[in-house]
Amino acid sequence: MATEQTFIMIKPDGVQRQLVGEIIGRFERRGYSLVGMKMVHASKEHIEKHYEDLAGKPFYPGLCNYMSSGPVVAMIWQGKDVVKQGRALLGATNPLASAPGTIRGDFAIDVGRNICHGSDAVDSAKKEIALWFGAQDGAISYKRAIDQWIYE
Ligand code: DAT
Ligand code: MG
Repeated sequence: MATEQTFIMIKPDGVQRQLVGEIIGRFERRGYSLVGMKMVHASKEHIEKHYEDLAGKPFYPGLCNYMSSGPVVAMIWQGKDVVKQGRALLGATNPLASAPGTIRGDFAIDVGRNICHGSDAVDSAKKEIALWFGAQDGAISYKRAIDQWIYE
């Protein structure tokens, strides 16, 4: 079975809008495994590191202020093709372009309040999991009885 992992984060607006259960439920119902989770009120420095590739963009300072303004829920999800499928569950970056049925397409309007984050590639997922959970023991390894009904 595939053991690909992705970093999914419920942003401060998602927490404030009480969408934590809704978002976790969507990943669970799809069949993915939750293998790491914590609530963090991240420092601005930590967020700047997370979004370092975007430093220099005009929206970067506002993005870092918003992302460090309140607690987030940081998660590691595991399963077949979960990086790409996680992005599909989230929807397009700008909610106005996100299809209904996606998290952003169902719950968000502005790009600067788009509810959730998902890694965009296997490599960035590894980097982000190490940043948020530490390089050593980020994910919990366990067997699910249901796996035989999700994977053939
Ligand atoms: P994504 O979160 O879909 O991976 P990204 O990595 O390009 O998108 O950008 C990170 C976040 O930055 C995004 O979720 C919301 C914010 N952002 C991106 N483009 C923006 C813009 N044009 N104006 C304001 N915020 C923006
Ligand atoms: Mg991104």
